[in-house]
Amino acid sequence: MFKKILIANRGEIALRIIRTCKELGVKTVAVYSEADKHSLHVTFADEAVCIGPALSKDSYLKIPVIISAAQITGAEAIHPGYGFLAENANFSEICAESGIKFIGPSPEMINMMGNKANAKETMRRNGVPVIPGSDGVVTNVIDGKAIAHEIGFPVIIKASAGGGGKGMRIVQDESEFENAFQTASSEAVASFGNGEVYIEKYLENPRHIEFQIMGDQFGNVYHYGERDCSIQRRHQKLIEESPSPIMDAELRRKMGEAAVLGAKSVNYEGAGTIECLVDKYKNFYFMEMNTRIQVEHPVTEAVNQVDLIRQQILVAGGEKIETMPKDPIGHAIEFRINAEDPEKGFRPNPGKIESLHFPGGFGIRIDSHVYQSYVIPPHYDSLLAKLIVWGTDRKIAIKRARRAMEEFTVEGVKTTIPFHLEVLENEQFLSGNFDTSFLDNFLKEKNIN
Ligand code: MV4
Repeated sequence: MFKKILIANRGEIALRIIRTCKELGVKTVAVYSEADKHSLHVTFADEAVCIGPALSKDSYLKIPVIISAAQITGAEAIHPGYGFLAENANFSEICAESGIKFIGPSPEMINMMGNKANAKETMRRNGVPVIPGSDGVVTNVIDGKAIAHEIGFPVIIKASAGGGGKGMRIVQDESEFENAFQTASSEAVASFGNGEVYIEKYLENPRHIEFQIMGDQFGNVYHYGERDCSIQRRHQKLIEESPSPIMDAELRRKMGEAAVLGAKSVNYEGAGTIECLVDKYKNFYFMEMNTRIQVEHPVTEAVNQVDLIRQQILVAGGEKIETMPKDPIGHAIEFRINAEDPEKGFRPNPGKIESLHFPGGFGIRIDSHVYQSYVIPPHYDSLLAKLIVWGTDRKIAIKRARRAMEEFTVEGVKTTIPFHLEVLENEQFLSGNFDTSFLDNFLKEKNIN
């Protein structure tokens, strides 16, 4: 096993990784920007190296500086967390060239999955159900229109280098097609430097359900069940849960088998997520694969009693997956506590935390890097804490969530806590019968958007 790991990240995920390293007896190196001098990941790591000024591009994204920090401290591996360099093929490659184990996928895997049209084609060829649409990228409007007519309107045009909503256009009929095709493509050029797009049938109000998978060097791939991430605002997830309220044993077996098939067909190693859309008839379709640990991984950990970061590190060190998946136990829900003002369109609200109290007790987990008197820097995402509740069933988890959310105190900055308290009283949320349109409708009714 590795003796020392560098964590190329900040915030709650850096702390999350440090905690598992300590339990594994692995020494840790934190890296931090000048704005994060007083962050807890710096305090709790065995060593810490300042890698530059506040702006991400001058610190957490500076590949040569991070590689030097690993070399100077003698770290044998780098864990990238999520965001920043986690899905940067160049970084993965430079780690390999420098003799440092990147705890994440190979550059080839990142490139394949990062190209959404390719990833989808690969999955389709290997027998994973995909949304009807173009076979790979579409290079001109005429071909695009023909495909749209074949699959039937409405269709959606997506940027191949995209994901997370950018460069996406819904097209209701032929008259809108040409304009949508051009704008999606130019938006993709502007955002990703790559204008390639692909086309698929537009599914009305699907659920977003993703499967957690893990592969090792011996060709084993397992899945740890699903997460329902349908509650999003502008492609930012706010609440995630496992199991999905619509899941049954039969659908889990089918979707799980498809997820494992997809991952095995590309010889996937490490932690990954297969994102699917599920329609109201419970038809499911592969959409994208994420080649990283995700923010919402704790709900999977709660119902599987597995430390996913530990599995990730063991597998990267050449060991077999240690914790076998099983049927989920109980129900877990994660609430993202962001320093944002829900009354003002979730505008970021950085500043000093004047007063702080975390909830506790049975079935509660908090992953957070903040503390009382901490000053939230304005340069990064606004995630302050993740509240993960577990209960023997969904109803009990929800009651526990209300109790914990009421205990949760943050003064000095606006947070998403009041918003979560309202969702926890919403009938549709309580029924479990919601889809990706839930939050837009919820906010429209409240007249905030
Ligand atoms: C779709 C879709 C409906 N049909 N694709 C949004 C983010 C991007 N990764 C894919 N997205 C969608 N793709 C087809 N063919 C609806 C969405 C979508 C969505 C997906 C998951 C979670 C929230 C969403 C909100 C709006 C649209």
